[in-house]
Amino acid sequence: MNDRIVVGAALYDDEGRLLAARRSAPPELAGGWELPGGKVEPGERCEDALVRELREELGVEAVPLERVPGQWPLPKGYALRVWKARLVSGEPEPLEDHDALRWLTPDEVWSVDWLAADVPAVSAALAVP
Ligand code: 9L3
Ligand code: MG
Repeated sequence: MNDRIVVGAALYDDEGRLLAARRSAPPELAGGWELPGGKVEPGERCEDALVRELREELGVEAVPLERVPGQWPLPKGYALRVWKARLVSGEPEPLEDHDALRWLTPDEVWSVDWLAADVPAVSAALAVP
């Protein structure tokens, strides 16, 4: 079912800025920016995986909102699916797999070096009102 799915969050703050996270691992992805998230575990719902990943990686509580239409291929047969998400509590911190976070204004969204799969995913997220 949700086999080989990676979920990512298009997490916005109250000012409409989008959160970008810079990966610190693995070495081949380090320095690339992504929508935070990770692999869905066996039997887990995608939205539950997203909540869990944001808790683990950023130390925040968030709620998934609408799914961003589409999915984007990743290495090893994985696919990236994205949900818009709202922060409920906490201030994001790079606790796991990231070494920097940035809240990007609409003008700044393309100023970071997104991972390949995240480029179309971010475009699609921006197209969701
Ligand atoms: N990945 C790409 N873009 C993203 C995310 C959350 C993940 N927005 C890729 C990086 C890894 C794989 O998916 O190759 C698994 O991600 P993780 O579980 O290491 O975060
Ligand atoms: Mg992750």
